[in-house]
Amino acid sequence: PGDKKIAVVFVLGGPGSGKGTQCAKIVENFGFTHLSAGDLLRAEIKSGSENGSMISNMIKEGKIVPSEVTVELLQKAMLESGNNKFLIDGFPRNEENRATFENVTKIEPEFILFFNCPEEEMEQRLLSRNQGRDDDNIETIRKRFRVFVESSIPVVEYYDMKGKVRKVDALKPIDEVFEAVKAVFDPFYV
Ligand code: UP5
Ligand code: MG
Repeated sequence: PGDKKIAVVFVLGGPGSGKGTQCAKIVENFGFTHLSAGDLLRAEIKSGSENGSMISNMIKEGKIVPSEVTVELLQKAMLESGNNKFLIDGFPRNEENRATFENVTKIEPEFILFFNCPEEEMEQRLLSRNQGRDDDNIETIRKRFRVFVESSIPVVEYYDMKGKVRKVDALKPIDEVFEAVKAVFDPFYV
């Protein structure tokens, strides 16, 4: 941190919309550090922390982990990175997440990159991902979709009212989605 201004972009979109895939490409091209809240939570489970079993149970149910846990992991990762530009992927997922991040860090996001994708497509992608994720089964996927609609979409709407949402069609092939993403990140071209 120091005196350099911190830039945060929230990357949101439904389960399987392609957030992680596109973030990897943004990192290569625009010098951001990618922080997936889900990846940080899964790493916390693996590390055997005292919160591990609680986090694991919530992910299996598609539920949103309490904000203080996630915000602390994000803050720690931001400090450790040494960078000042962050893609925060899959967070904030509800109003409580958003308010806690804002109150604790005092950071206002530059914009929200939102991947718009139909549920049928996201379901197909998740069912064929085969990375052994505990939440990639049809029962949990349906729960994740429900939480996304009920809790996460309102956060996107909140930022949309502030004119901060950059919406991208995520149904296209990966490289075509990235062409649209690139246009959004032009202001950060280094
Ligand atoms: N794929 C990607 N793009 C494609 C394209 N354009 N065309 C065809 N295929 C495409 O992609 C998913 C799959 O689709 C991959 O196989 C990919 O190759 C293919 P990916 O980039 O992984 O999509 P992504 O949106 O990242 O999907 P992910 O499953 O990671 O999204 P979720 O939001 O569900 O998962 P996340 O890890 O963020 O969260 C998991 C759980 O953690 C949550 O349900 C919740 O329980 C918990 N959580 C919290 O509690 N709080 C948080 O803040 C964050 C998570
Ligand atoms: Mg992901």
